[in-house]
Amino acid sequence: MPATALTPAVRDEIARLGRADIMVGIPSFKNAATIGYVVRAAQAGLVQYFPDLKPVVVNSDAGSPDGTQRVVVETEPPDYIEQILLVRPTNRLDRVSLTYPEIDGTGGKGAALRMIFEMAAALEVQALVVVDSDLRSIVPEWIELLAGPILKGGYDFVAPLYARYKYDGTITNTVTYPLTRSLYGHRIRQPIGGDFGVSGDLVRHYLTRGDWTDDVSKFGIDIWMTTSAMTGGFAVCQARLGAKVHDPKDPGADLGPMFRQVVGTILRLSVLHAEHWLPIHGSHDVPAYGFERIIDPPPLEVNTLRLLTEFHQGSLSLADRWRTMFAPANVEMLLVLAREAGKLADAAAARLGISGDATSTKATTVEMADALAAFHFPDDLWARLIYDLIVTARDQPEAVEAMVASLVPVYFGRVGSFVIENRHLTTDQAEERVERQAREFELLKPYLIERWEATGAGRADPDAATPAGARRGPA
Ligand SMILES: Nc1nc2c(ncn2[C@@H]2O[C@H](COP(=O)(O)OP(=O)(O)OP(=O)(O)O)[C@@H](O)[C@H]2O)c(=O)[nH]1
Ligand SMILES: [Mg+2]
Repeated sequence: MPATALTPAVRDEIARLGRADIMVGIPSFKNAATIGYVVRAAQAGLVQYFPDLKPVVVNSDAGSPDGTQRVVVETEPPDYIEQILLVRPTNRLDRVSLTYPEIDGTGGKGAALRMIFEMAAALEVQALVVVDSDLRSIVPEWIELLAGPILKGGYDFVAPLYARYKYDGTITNTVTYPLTRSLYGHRIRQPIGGDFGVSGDLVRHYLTRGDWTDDVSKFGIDIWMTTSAMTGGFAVCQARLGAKVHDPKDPGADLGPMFRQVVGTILRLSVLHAEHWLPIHGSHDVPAYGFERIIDPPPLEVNTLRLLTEFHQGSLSLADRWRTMFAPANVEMLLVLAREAGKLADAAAARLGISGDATSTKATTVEMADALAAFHFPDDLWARLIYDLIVTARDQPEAVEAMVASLVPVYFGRVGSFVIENRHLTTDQAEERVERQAREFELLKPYLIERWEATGAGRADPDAATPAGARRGPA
């Protein structure tokens, strides 16, 4: 990791706290409306499930202008939790809210978590739990579910397992889950879920890694945490948390920057860890802890008309760039699909009486998807495109950022197809489609290996102490 620049305020807090056994870390940026509840749930979980440990809750905020930090400082203190839960913990719970320093001039969720890692290491905690600050479905038990496997089960990394609505988590469903599974062999269903348990050993490993990039300081952090745990040989498991209810996002409207940061990171890490994944065939289940829960997550609307329109429009300006990223046969198929998406979107807009801007439509998800029912983006094409990008990321490391930006409209096409095909399916049935796609990634892994070995020498994982290893040119 780059040299640390902990602020004096952070150093003071570390000195004041001295040490702790268990920490809950909460990154935030403008979450005043929801973070109070998350903090209370975290406190309650620590007090109720780990009354003999020395606990601390750390909020790492971006300097939010909406009073997020004030909410953290002013929300009901641990005494309130002790009263309502009738517990008398051995140790006082400490609660701090700090503004995190940027890393090489970049701030974001990852920079927030870096400060949390530094504090966890300095305080020598045995278990760190990180949870998002926009969660509405967190309950105290999540702390036990995420920290228990570490403190009681000998695990180092606990990934969340939640029931999510069929259209939520599209970056996870289309890229991070199938790719993590096919590359590294672990079926971790939510590799970027954001709510994790991490052992003290793994926190220290994170702090020695030399592959931190600007994207890791932002939303690349989650896939970096998961991938570093797997490739570092740490014991990973999952915890059943129930439903993830948080501030949701329409994949067409809000997810562009996050997509670029997550996918840019997973591609760079794939190049870096080639020696690790080249010999892996197939995949295996990852143990899951916690009692099963049957919950219907809240539905989410998706504007498929807009997704297909953006896919088509993207193809008009990006075809030449796509030719530098993907194998020729795949680009040709992609261009045919994009033309079809454009035609179908025009016809659907006419049928639904929408003129001009598809964002202003009042049509429902199902009405739009019914009107676009003929569109289908095949699983195997998507898998090949992602595999092509891993090879291109190795051969043109400086182009990764531009590449993932140019992938966004393709991703919109792929997500549009997923929503259209699943419009009448239950969430469970849609889950089977996600599994089918993941199996396709595994089946096609030989395609990746063949291209990888045909076009150049792989690069080994650099020495963990090498600064900014991920940004070096090819060996
Ligand atoms: N400190 C800090 N935290 C951030 C920043 N951006 C996001 N976060 C936090 O990171 C967590 C996850 O961010 P969300 O925007 O909810 O993203 P997500 O839930 O992973 O993704 P979606 O599934 O797309 O909603 C939340 O707790 C945010 O407050 C940032 O710039 N700085
Ligand atoms: Mg969220």
